[in-house]
Amino acid sequence: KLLPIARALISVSDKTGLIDFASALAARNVEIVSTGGTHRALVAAGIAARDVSELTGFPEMMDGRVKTLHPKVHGGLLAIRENPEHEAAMLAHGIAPIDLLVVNLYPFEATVAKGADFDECVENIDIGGPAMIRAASKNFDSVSVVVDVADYARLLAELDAQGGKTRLAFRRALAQKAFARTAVYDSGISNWLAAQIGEAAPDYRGFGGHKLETLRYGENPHQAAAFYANEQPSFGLATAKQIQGKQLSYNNVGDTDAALELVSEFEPARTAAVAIIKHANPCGVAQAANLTEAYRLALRSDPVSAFGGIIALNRTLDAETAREIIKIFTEVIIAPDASEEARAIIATKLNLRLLLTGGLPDPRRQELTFRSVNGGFLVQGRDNALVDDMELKVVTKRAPSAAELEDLKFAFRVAKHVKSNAIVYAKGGATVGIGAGQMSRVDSSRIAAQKALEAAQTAGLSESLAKGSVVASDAFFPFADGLLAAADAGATAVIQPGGSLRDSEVIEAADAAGLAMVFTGTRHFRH
Ligand code: 93A
Repeated sequence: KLLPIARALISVSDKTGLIDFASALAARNVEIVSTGGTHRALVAAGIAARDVSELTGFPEMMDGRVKTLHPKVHGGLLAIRENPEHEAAMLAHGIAPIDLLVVNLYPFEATVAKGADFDECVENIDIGGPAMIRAASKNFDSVSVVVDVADYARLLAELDAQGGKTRLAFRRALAQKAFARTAVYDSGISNWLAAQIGEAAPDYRGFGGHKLETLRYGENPHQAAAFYANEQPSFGLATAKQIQGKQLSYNNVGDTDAALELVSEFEPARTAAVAIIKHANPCGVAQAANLTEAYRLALRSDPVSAFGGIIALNRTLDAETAREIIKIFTEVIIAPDASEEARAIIATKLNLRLLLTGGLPDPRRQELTFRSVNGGFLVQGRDNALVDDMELKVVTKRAPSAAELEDLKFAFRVAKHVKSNAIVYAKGGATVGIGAGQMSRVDSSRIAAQKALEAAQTAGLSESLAKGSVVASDAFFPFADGLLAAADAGATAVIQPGGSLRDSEVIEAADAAGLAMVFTGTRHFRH
């Protein structure tokens, strides 16, 4: 069913692209009706438009709360064309059909995000906009509805391709997108209000994402998979630009995410940082004065595992670091940016993927994370606790030295990104041994110590890299054994959340071994 567009109602808060779009409609002989601010913008640009107040016979009132909530508007949006009863009602009440609705809503999400006060957030809850969107969407048989600035061009292309008309399938697709928009908008309001009134549990209704790409397969070849972006992703992985290399696999995306999240915790103005990830766990992480040095140190931590790894950098990839990276096989590099020379060096490895994000995601941002379980899924706030914000408590007789403290914080920052049970040895701003994903903490401790020994052997050193290191544990040591294993390996200081029933026993053992220990009070389980 091809339908022409004779009349459009435009009511937009975000006026991006408005003038070009409205001019294009006017050029196609579309009559334009619009609300106050939109009308002023159109008239100022010399585009003929009628004010909606003219149509309704009512002024905008109550601070704009009531401007389009009127039968002349909603009748025009809901009336089914060529339905005798609906046409008779339109005639009897002087209602003119509206063929195209263009709305973007009061910026509720942006108002909350900028930290506005309660009343300002409430005032930015759009009522008339969603009401019109829902009316027009229900009536997709007769009406086109555009809720996204990005669809202005799409609508014009449809009109041009269909001789000034729209197809039913096109209108249905617009309606589907429009209902998704109002669903996300309303769940955002509900979540915000839940937080305001102290409802702790996140309320998640409907999935507001869109498919970025169908992946070749999931974790294994017999599993189908796709990569979705949130409705409004903060910049990072979902908005990264792939400069070169093969298509990312499901596991690549997961590992690249882990790598990016980790380096995002290192402020680029303070230090360069590099993380190398394998199977969702870091096998080497380092901070240093420059990326080349950080990469060299990260690689030293576990050069065997780093083969085929995924590398994230917190600064612009430079030529020297690129030259170091391509010396061994790497799957993916993700960085905020890359110099021209670095890009050329990476280009010599055809399959190596290079992803550029344009910046780093905010490690303190609040977001929901999801995990499916049998018959449902779990939702939680992401772990945005940072060691910089924690009150560290020295619990041993000996306090850590300044150098130890710096490494302790570094190690705890890394441990947050290691699957539990996580044990991380660090020295001089670099990991030297990582124990990940074991069912017992003492096993993770042993593996981490073993890694430190192997790394030393690979580097041709006689002494374990754990000698003179510090150690971080993602959760408390339930017994002294894990801690003592660390001391035996050569660690001199410990960072852990504390909170075990046996804390006093563990502290006593630390004192006896001459260790310095700090408690963070915050746990970083990662499953
Ligand atoms: O306050 S409202 O909920 N009441 C309404 O009747 C109404 N009609 C449209 N907000 C309403 N709108 C919204 O106004 C639209 O969704 C759009 O975001 C905005 C455009 O206003 P203006 O054209 O004055 O800039």
